[in-house]
Amino acid sequence: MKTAFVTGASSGFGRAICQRLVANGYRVIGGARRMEKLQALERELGDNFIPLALDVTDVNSINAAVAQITEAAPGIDLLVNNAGLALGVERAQVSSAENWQRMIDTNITGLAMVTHAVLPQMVKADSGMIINIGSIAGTYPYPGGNVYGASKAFVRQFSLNLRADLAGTRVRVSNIEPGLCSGTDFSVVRLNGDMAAVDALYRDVQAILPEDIAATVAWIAEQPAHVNINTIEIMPVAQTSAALNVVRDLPAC
Ligand code: NDP
Ligand code: 8X3
Repeated sequence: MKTAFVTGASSGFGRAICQRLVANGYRVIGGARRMEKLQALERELGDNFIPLALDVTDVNSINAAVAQITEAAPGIDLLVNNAGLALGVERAQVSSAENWQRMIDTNITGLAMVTHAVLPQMVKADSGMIINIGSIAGTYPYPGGNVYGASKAFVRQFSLNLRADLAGTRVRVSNIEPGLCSGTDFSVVRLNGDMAAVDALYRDVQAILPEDIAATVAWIAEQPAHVNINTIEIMPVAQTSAALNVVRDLPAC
């Protein structure tokens, strides 16, 4: 039986990815801070889902989690680096330094340190797969995207650089870059619980769903061992990239 380690398993994509992987025959270890949500998922999924307290911004928590997994399973076949968050939609010049720090700690440092803790055992086994959850925000800039988008650009480049370092091994790395997705806590967190703003964001739009991302993870994971999916960008049909912005009333220099 293959073992998967999914970070950010307590809601949204992570939860759907755990459900899909368990259905596909994996033993899944799901990490997050909200243990009660993970325990509810354990009740739903049974023995093949193992909840694990994990704060990816705390290196001791990461090391303890990986040690616990290594004790419970022979090795991690699949790491899904999904834990992440956006905080705020304000323009850079008026945004909160604390929010910037938390996004950097979670989306960049957290993802890198989880990878750092898991990678040696995959290289030793000369097998394994890492699927990172980036975002279209890492490619397409938009007002208010500032540090969030930049953190997801890190995820893209880090994924490609890992591939470069892993040349000569059979360890695979992929980056999934989703666009607008409903049915997760992402926008509730980003908009600080302003449910009217959350509802407005998804109004009259058929967004992609966590199940679509889970299906993408499952598809990547079932590719033959000689195939590496580098990057997948996935958007709702209703979302496209906008034209470059031109400000027409700016006084001449
Ligand atoms: P959710 O808010 O539903 O899920 C985020 C998950 O990350 C939660 O399980 C949360 O668990 C976990 N998490 C946050 N901080 C930490 C931490 N410090 N340590 C451990 N776990 C943490 O949002 P989504 O499912 O939508 O987001 C999942 C990923 O997908 C993120 O990386 C996000 O950037 C990305 N994404 C989302 C898109 C969308 O439109 N929804 C589009 C593109 C990318 P807990 O709070 O219990 O710790
Ligand atoms: C989140 C996707 O479109 O909200 O990563 O920026 S979007």
